[in-house]
Amino acid sequence: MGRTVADQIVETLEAACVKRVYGLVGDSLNGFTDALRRRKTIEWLHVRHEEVAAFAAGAEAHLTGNLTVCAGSCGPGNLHLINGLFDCHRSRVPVLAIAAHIPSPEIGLDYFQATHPEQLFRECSGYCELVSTPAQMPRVLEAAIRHAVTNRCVAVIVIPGDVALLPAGDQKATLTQGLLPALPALVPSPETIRDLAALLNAGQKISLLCGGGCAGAHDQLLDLAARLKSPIVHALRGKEHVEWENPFDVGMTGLIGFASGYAAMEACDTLLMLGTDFPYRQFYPAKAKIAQVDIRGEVIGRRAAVDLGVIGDVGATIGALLPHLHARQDMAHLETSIAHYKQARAALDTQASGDGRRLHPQQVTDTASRLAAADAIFTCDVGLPTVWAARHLQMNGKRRLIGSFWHGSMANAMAQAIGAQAAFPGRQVVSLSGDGGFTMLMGDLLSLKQLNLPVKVIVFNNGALGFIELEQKSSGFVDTGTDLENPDFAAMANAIGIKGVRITAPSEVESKLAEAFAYPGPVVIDAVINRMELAMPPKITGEMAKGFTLYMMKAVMNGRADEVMELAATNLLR
Ligand SMILES: Cc1ncc(C[n+]2csc(CCOP(=O)(O)OP(=O)(O)O)c2C)c(N)n1
Ligand SMILES: [Mg+2]
Repeated sequence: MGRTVADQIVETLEAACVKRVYGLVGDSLNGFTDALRRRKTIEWLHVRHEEVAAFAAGAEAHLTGNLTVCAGSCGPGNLHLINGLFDCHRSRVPVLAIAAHIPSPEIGLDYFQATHPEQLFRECSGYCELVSTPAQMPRVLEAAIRHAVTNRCVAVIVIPGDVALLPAGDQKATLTQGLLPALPALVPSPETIRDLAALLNAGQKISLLCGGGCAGAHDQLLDLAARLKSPIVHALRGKEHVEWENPFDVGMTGLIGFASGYAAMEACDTLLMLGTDFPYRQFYPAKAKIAQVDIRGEVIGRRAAVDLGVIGDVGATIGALLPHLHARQDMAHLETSIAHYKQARAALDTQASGDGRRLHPQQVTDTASRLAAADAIFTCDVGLPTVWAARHLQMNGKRRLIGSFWHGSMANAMAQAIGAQAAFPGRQVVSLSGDGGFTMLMGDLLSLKQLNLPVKVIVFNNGALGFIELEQKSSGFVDTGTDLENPDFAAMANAIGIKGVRITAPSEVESKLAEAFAYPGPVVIDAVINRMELAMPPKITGEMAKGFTLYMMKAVMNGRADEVMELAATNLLR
């Protein structure tokens, strides 16, 4: 067979330094997977569900910053990619999706498996185009790659199986330097820097709110905080970049954050937002002046009205700003915030030390954090595992933390762990999975074995869709539809040839997690934890207190008084 369009696709992916493609085969993809097989330059990692392929590609892109690829066959095959791609797109990681399409002569005729991928993928991508003829290639693919890499988004090419098998045109092979232009640093103009300095110099109590845009700017942030005597509050995506070795750290704000993070924002007269689009408007201070620095002009001011918007990289902006800032002597705001943080941290640590009887998820997470490798990669499922990760995992500048922090999809953690482990075979990868999240895409547990990925999956087995159960209670509903009837996950893992470890008592946590972490292959750690865990937000509103009271009254009236008693015993007697 001569060189086909599919070969040309693989050549271009090689030039884009792609190492592996996550996906699941189908006849419309056969040209592509066969080209991968013949050329042997890019690995095909086949998973059991395409959604997992998209999450895995997203995790690899998050960790490496490089373009990653997932692929699905026509109709339902690529439709399954969509939720994972929404996560990638909204997390702003560069992922290319290859959506194979029905035979080109059948498009528009309601053929078997017909969908319109170029419409379906529009909302979860920054570029989405149909390849109809070989002459469009490789330019359409190159455009897709450049969109993904320069805009840090999802790009999709839709290609009918028959088009992929046509002879390729004779366009020259693309060179890496032309395909992947280096991204420049964005530095604000001197006038803007002076305006920002003036705003900050006029402030008395300045707090910094830091997000994922602070990646790589740890040193600059600390210099800035030292100059301004400012507490550093972070949003969840900032945790892995700013929390560690940081004497100005006062914890996270938001619904699942710390009281001290919330208080440091409330108490300031000037808030400087750095690389964050933290979405919860009720957590922004009502009276403070606000300046916001972000590389994306379009996100400035959309959560809280700002007095000054600054388009720029966080690190470069701080570098330009520092010489213009007056050194500040007054430590009061910083000291108060740090004292409050120490209190909040101590309260969380007490929760993690447990009560000696019930197995609390905080203890499991805290122990996992202590025992995990210095450069471990953690993933956490949406739901309570994200709360435990945010509050009890310790970062250090080498560790990483990935979740579905923007899209908020369940079942992300194990899928992301697959991508993390594939990209970093030598590093320890730990998935903090909910029992709901784990079982949602449980088929891909088999991939850990088949693909030889030694991921440690800690299942927080509370027998419930716990986060929603808590939400229901706090808004005055009697919890309903949240029960999960689970098997013994450790026994299940053993039955499929994966090591299973079951933890049922607080005294076993340390030794069993150590045993699991030391094992060279994949492990499922079935942590049978307490269900009645109250993960309270830092700001308990009157509404929420009313909600809980209403829930308790209704539960008692419905003959569920014992549950109310257990809730009180679990959370108040610790
Ligand atoms: C795909 C999807 N479906 C539903 C939800 C709503 N939701 C958010 S958290 C959650 C419960 C998660 O349960 P589990 O994984 O067991 O974690 P837990 O909170 O119990 O620790 C649900 C249903 C969601 N975020 N994503
Ligand atoms: Mg659960």
